[in-house]
Amino acid sequence: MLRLYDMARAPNPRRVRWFAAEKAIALETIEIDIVSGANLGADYLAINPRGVVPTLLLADGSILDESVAICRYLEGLHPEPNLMGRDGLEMAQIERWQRRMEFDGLFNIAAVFRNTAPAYATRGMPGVLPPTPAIPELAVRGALLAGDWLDQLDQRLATAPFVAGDRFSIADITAAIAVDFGKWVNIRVGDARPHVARWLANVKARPAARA
Ligand SMILES: N[C@@H](CCC(=O)N[C@@H](CS)C(=O)NCC(=O)O)C(=O)O
Repeated sequence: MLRLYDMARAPNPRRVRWFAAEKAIALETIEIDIVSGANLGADYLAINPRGVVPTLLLADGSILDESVAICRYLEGLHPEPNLMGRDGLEMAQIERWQRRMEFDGLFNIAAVFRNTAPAYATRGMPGVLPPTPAIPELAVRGALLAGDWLDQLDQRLATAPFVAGDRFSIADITAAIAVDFGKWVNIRVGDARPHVARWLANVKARPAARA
């Protein structure tokens, strides 16, 4: 069984767990407590010198990090159900939307979290880096941009059942996890984004969403 270095509450590892669960891929999960800094300790850095999760340990002892890269590997191992596109155009469309959900949504919400949470006062960015103090202005900008992302997502979901079009894909996983992460910093869907609310209830009803 593949081993995933994980943190149950953290958004990026959750993307991989949900993706794997859609494909019924069993993963052995090892919990790494980021808040206490276990990801920055010698034991974990011997596994992944970047000090980030998720990390997938492969059978030959090598590792993969970056959530989407891990998902790409799992998609290759278990092509069905397809979550990343069947031909060049569909792959490009799904990637386009996945990246927008990641950079416009997840990244901006993470900026709010990391620049306001006391535990990260000197850890403004994930993993092994020189001390990076929190910058309160980044939280302000992140909240503004995350709100705009939610508005754009609502417009998209007014005309498409899923983020990348007519079927469920990795773009929905990233988007739903970003929306959930937003609640941590009081960025909420609210009543003004009914299409996001409807879509979120739909995708979170999938059994794999509980992974
Ligand atoms: N781009 C990476 C981001 C990974 C990342 O930021 N992971 C967070 C947890 S959600 C982390 O490892 N944080 C470590 C820290 O805060 O030091 C991915 O997609 O996997």
